[in-house]
Amino acid sequence: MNFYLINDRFYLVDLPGYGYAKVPKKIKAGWGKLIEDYLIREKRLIGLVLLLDCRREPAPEDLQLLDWLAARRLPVLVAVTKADKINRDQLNRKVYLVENELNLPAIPFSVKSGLGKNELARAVVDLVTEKT
Ligand SMILES: Nc1nc2c(ncn2[C@@H]2O[C@H](COP(=O)(O)OP(=O)(O)OP(=O)(O)O)[C@@H](O)[C@H]2O)c(=O)[nH]1
Ligand SMILES: [Mg+2]
Repeated sequence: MNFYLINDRFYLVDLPGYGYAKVPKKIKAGWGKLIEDYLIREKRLIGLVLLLDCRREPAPEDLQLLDWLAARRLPVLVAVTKADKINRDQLNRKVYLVENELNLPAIPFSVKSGLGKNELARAVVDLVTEKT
């Protein structure tokens, strides 16, 4: 886990991926436990940004996490990442499908092209402003 202090105001915490990472099952289970413990114990949690690769379907783990967050009334932002890897039509379709499946708005995002960067940053800051 990496903690980034933003503007002396809030921490952006980078958690390891739990779905697809190319690591042995045992290590993956360990990460799952790490994430779970952190999410349960961190009382100052403001919300979560769920990153979904645009070429993948939401996994059962994603849906499980979203249920868990909803039960705890924790807000979640969804970003459909690596958007530069597929064409605009495919991306629009993917965002539509993800939004329907998760019943949440999703932000198309790419580090490479910068797509969605401002929108996601804005959404994070809005969340922090709302909750602090
Ligand atoms: N083309 C493209 N590549 C990306 C983008 N974002 C990340 N990558 C690449 O994808 C690889 C994995 O990126 P990471 O940011 O480490 O992914 P991660 O989701 O943090 O991975 P875990 O922490 O292992 O779950 C790297 O090689 C990145 O350069 C993107 O928007 N476009
Ligand atoms: Mg990572």
